Amino acid sequence: MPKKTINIPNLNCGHCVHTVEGELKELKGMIAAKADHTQKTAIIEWEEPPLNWEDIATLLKEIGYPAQI
Ligand SMILES: [Cu+2]
Repeated sequence: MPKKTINIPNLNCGHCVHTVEGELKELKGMIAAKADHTQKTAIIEWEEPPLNWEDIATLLKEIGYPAQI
């Protein structure tokens, strides 16, 4: 399965991690989303077809966690 680490600078605590993981896991095709507020990253794993990165960036921005994808 494809895997990618994305940088999310606004991840500050466990609550942020919970929020971001929950939103990412809702996305179609997403298999796993593991966020880490000490690293300020989220590792995501998905199945084909490819994820729409623009949609993911928009989603994260809307909930207050703009990402560098
Ligand atoms: Cu937080």
